[in-house]
Amino acid sequence: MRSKITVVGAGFVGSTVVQRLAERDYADVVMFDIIPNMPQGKALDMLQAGPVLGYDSLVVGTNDYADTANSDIVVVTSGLPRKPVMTRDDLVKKNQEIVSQVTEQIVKYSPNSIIIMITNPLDAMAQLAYHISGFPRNRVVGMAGVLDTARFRTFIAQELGASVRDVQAYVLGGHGDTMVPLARMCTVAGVPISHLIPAERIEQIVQRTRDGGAEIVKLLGTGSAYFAPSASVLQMVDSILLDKKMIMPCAVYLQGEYSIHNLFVGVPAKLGAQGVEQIVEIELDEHERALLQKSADAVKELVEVMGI
Ligand code: TXD
Repeated sequence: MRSKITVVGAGFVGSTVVQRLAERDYADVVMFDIIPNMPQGKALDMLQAGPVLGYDSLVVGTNDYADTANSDIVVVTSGLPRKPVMTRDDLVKKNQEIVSQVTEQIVKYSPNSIIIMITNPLDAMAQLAYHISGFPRNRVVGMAGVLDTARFRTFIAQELGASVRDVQAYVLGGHGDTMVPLARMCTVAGVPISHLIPAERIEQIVQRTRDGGAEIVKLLGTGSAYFAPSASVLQMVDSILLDKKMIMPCAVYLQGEYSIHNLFVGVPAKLGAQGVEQIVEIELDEHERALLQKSADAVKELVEVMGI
């Protein structure tokens, strides 16, 4: 039987994720949104790309959670973007409402699924889905680190005229200003970047990575990034659905790893058929450890705003 994936939220990120998944041709995909008819329209459009691109994935758009039943993976992208009049806490509360409702429906219709959270503020929303679902921690994971790392890798490759494929890197921590790009462990074809790029230039690239989302928001005028975010989701789904056991930075529930307790924070994790199969603890130096702790504190503040 073909696998089934539901994507909740048919906005920019959600619909692009569905398109990428359909093109992989390894699962049927359901796209849910509360806006009447819109997901149905987008799904039909994607279905009709199948004959041209050669995929048989069934793509269904819906406003009814019954259609999402028995999904293996549910990707959650539903949420409001921050409006200029909203404070950060207003946004947390509003998206808390949305993600809580969505999670309840996931539990009802797909009790054995793996949830991949995308909605911002990412780490807090992953924590909320974990809390509401009651799923074990291997079945709730947030996407941010793959994207932040992809941004870092892009900038390093551009700097050196290198192939992005040769650039290995990790960005840890929460998805926000406090993220921790691990420049010390970034290599190009195995060579540490400290041998290739002057320290002050690396620091500029690290800062551009931290501001990576904001740079795109500013250029777009309205909305935020979705091409690289959806590609990042795809890498996570690939590793889970195909049981590839790739290690990539993800927001996972830490219970003492990295000396962080009961909190979602981005760290390297192995993704396979069981979801988060291993949390990989890499040795951090004192400075990196302090930055990760600061990032965890920022996530904790948001979790406290939600009162969970
Ligand atoms: O790295 C990351 N994790 C991120 C996160 C990278 C990029 C975008 N990131 C966040 O994803 C972003 O800050 C938002 O919180 C989400 C979705 O971003 P997108 O750009 O796709 O937003 P849209 O286009 O506004 O889409 C949101 C959709 C829209 O169609 C709404 O109608 C729908 O969500 N929505 C709902 N769907 C289902 N159920 C409910 N309750 C609901 N409320 C709104």
